[in-house]
Amino acid sequence: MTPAQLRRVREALNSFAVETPSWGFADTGTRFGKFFQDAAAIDLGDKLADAGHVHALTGCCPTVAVHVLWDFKPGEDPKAVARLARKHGVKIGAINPNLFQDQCYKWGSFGNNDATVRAAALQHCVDSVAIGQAVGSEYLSLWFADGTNYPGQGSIRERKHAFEDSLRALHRKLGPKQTMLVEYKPFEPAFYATDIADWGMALLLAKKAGPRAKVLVDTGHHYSAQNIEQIVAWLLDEDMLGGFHFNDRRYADDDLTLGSIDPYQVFRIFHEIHFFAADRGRMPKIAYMIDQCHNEKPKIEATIQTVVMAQELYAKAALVDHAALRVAQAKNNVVDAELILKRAFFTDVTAGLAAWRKANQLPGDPLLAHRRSGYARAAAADRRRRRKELGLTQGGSFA
Ligand SMILES: [Mn+2]
Repeated sequence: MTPAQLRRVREALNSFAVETPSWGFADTGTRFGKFFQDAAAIDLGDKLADAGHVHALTGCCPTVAVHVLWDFKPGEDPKAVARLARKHGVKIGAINPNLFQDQCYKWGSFGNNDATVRAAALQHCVDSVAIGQAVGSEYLSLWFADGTNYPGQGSIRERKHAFEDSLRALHRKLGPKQTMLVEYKPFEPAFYATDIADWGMALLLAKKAGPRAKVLVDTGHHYSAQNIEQIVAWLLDEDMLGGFHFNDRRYADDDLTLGSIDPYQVFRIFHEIHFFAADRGRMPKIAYMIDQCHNEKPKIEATIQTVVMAQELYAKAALVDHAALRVAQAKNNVVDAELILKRAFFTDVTAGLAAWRKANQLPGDPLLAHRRSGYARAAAADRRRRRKELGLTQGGSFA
């Protein structure tokens, strides 16, 4: 790497943080089965300890996303949770309400045709806003499982109106420093018409909700052929890109490790962000978050692998020669334009990552450092013993 490239990588990594999900450290599974891990987190204290360990090794994950239903006990003081996070060297990040698990949501939450259920869903979100304010979280992250399974089952337009009303009402409750992220997903659990099925629907709903509502792009929530970087470029241009949920997919919402199937796609997404920043003269504010649950991989290892991959691809995308790219584009020099991207993608940024880690007093290889730390073995022994004491059968959510 040239000194100029090393500098660009350093600058890029200095401005890049990824939020880990609390649910990524606990036992989760598919609807077919779960395979438990002794080292899986039992409670929020374990999850925050694991997240703190990942941040200590990577220097890149200062915040942890939480799920209100899974992580907060009723009546618990959210400030105590914020203190617990601080103890482990992290802060509470995005607050995720849970609008899909309770029996009342059989026919939907914000899209339900029963006004009392819609009101309950809204109240849960308003409570989540209050939790966010208490813990100093900037983001309320909304994903809805709402939709219908059969043609004719519900009025698509009425459900849309119900979403517009509830999102607008929720936006009014946001504090001045809070942003509401609206996530979309084409299908599952609804298999006919998901109420917020794509980025266009999320964009319209966010715009109608108010100025502090933005779109959240979950990379796994797209059909196979969709051009995600184009969606990202459009949302950036509209100042409507709020954040990401990172994961990779081969077929549907597979929860695979970021970049495990198509690292070049992640690179192209990051390229659109760097290119936008170069044109605008400022880096847009984006909440980068991981949304992955690993059923087979050790959870902390998978999280570190994801973070390191995200840093590597973000650094590679920072190496695209924007001036040369603009010239190639102006001349319609298609081959050169494409090669400019390819050259950056195939640049070995190992030296840049190593230099950044050294400058930040971080281990050169976070995964190796984790394996050598003995953390997983100690966590497994401790959590196995506590499960026995508590009489817990291993469980967790189905995220
Ligand atoms: Mn997601």
